[in-house]
Amino acid sequence: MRIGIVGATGAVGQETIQVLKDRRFPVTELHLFASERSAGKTTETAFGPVTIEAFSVEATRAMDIVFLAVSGDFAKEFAPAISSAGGAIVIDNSSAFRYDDAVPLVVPEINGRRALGQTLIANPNCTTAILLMALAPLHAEFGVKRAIVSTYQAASGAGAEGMTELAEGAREFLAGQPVTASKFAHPLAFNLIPHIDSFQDNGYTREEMKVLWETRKIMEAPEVLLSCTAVRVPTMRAHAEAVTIETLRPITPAAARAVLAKTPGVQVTDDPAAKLYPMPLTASTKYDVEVGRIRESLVFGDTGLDFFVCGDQLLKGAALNTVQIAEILI
Ligand code: 2RA
Repeated sequence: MRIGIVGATGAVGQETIQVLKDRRFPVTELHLFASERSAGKTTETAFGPVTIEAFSVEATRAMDIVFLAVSGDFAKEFAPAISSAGGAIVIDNSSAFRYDDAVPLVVPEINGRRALGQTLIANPNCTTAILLMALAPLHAEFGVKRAIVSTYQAASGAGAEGMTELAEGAREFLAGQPVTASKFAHPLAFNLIPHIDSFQDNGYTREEMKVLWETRKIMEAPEVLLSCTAVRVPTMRAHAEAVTIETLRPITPAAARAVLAKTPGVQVTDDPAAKLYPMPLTASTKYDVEVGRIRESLVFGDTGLDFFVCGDQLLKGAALNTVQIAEILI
């Protein structure tokens, strides 16, 4: 397959190259597209040295599959032209088409069949993809009526620059210097910031609303009620989420563990006595999403559950999920 990656120099673009290699995706040609500024530079990749090309619709249309790891505005402008008749299949990591009824929003383990026969497919927000790895199988078995989610989101959600800002901020803080902030609304090192993406009229941020909108679309469950508080935390590349659910049918921790244990892409990490639970450090660079701290809800009793999820934001939250979508298509 001729593969194009647009936004190849960013954190998600770089991770996509590595995932294609690690999963032995049948790449015959790898074309990396970026801005004019990066074009002409040669970069070392898992497939050997590749010279970066300036983006053009014509060049990307000549690919079999194009991964877009760029902004929503860019995707909105160019994805339809790249994927129209005779062009390439586009897998878009931005939010540009996620809420478009004509474009499937896909987590392969949950609704992979939706990608079949499509030429433009949207990849969910990282927070949603990681959450749904646990929520969707529980919904299928027990029926999720309501969910309350609190997130602990890593710096990688703001790209490579976000990760650099956290590392530099930590050094500045420990050196007793003022911590600078540009990618984040405030210094992130040794801090928590309950503000990801823009605030909406209802007081929630767009990041928080995305989790509701995308959960309903992917699970095909418009009736599910969900509220989210999204918080940026000073971890590097794995998002964590504390989740409380109320279910339609009775649920026990043992029954939930049994369902999750047979869910592809999930690793039940749940032995508190052995200090085993999901954590960003253990979930980082791992394909599977860790789920643990599974316990009966003190609020909802036998129709409720509390649990903790942790997944690599750059992998299941982005690059891995997009490559898995491509795998369905071939
Ligand atoms: C974040 N969810 O963590 C966003 C990235 N897609 O900032």
